[in-house]
Amino acid sequence: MDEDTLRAQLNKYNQGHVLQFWKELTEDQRASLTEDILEFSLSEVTSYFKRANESSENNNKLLDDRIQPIEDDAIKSVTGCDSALLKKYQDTGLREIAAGRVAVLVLAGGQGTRLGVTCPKGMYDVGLPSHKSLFQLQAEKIRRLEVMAKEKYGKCQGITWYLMTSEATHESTLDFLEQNNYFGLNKNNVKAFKQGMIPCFGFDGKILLDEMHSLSKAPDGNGGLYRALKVQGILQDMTERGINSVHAHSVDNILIKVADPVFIGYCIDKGADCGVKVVDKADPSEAVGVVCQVDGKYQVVEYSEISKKTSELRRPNGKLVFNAGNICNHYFTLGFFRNISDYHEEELPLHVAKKKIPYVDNSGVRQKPTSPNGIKIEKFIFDVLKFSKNFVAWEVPRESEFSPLKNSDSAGQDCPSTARNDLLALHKQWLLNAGAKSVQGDVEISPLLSYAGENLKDIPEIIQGPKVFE
Ligand code: UD2
Repeated sequence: MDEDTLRAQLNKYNQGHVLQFWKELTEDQRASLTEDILEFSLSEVTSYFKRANESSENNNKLLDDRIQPIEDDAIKSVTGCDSALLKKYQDTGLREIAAGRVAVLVLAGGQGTRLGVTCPKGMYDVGLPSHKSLFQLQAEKIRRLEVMAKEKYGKCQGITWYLMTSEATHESTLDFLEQNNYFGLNKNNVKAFKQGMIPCFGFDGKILLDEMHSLSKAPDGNGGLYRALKVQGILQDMTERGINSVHAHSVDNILIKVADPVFIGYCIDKGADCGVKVVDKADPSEAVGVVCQVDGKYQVVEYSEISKKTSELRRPNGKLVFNAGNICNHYFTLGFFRNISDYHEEELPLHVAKKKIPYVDNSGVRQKPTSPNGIKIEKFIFDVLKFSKNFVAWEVPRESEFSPLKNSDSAGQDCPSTARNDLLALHKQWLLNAGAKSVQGDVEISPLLSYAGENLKDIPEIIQGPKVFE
């Protein structure tokens, strides 16, 4: 596209300023800026700015009068099920895995800003005795499940592992997988795809320049998944592989039960098209969203959107009324994905985060602001719950399923130390359940040996760490 046409396009959407340094750019830089601009539909992204501001105003309206907890028949808890029922669900999940109808989708496009690392979070080593990264732990859980499915059903077609990356994480994630030989998984069953980006805006609605020849942009949020699934050909790939159930989860929960056959079996048994795992939100001030209904539709409501009074409401048994804490752990059928990507993706709400965004000022100097100067716009994975025809929730014990890695150790919570300690505490409990009398020091169990505490035979009575059971 020539300069005049580009300029006319930009002026139409009040974005002509992005060409203000055009005369100073080299030919290559001009080409690269043009490519940057053409990557987006200007009409769409500028309408995002308008919509995002509208939805953030609406979000400020308190939801207290409109929210209800999850209906009793749509939620079950692990602790409320007897072992025969859990086994039935697990067998169903393993049957689906054996038939090749299960995929895992790890959301690995986040920038890990709070953790303060430059590498993708999945590559992070929290300091376990084995020094395995989060990606390795996840891949090995997949391998163990494939063995379990084969033992039960005689053969296993395998689980497909999709990794949603972003411009920030794609190349390094691919290199890491390649260097580590896909952690022993079949390479054909591992597929990384990139989510989209959205330009960052100043508060006045103007797209910020990151450099004189490039726009400032950020990943479009984990709800960018629905567009990426379609445009990157992943829905097609899933269809060709015969996948029916997808377990989508955040990359950073060290206790994640990847492709949990019990959760998958439960969702299938209930005929659900969309399911969510939750943990009991014990403390009303805990900063997690709650899964609930708003005007009769399922939704995740962030803690900032309900009043203190409502968040503190309790049931007669002492539990919080709004206790279903969201942990970014979802079940979807392929049919549900198709429906969202084909018909609802453009309706997803846009969430605004006010951020300190480095930018080039009018005199061409790159500034690093010390207070928020603009917004990033994101879509959220959970904003599709309301489109479900049959939604279910599954409550799981926090100590065995949820310990996210969000912050650096200085925060003291949701950090490398807590992730490491929570995993080791869980493994110690598995060993005690399997017959050990004393477990001292750091003792870790390889996911290749045990997925959830099973298969721990001939365990010594006295175990002294550091040690890894392989
Ligand atoms: C997420 C949930 C929150 C709660 C919490 C529990 C969302 C929107 N929020 O909040 O309700 O469950 O987790 O730990 O799910 N990601 C991408 N691309 C992006 C942005 C994020 O792939 O553009 C991934 C990210 O790599 C991570 C996951 O999505 O694996 C969650 O993202 P986050 O850590 O930014 O979300 P958080 O902790 O604010």
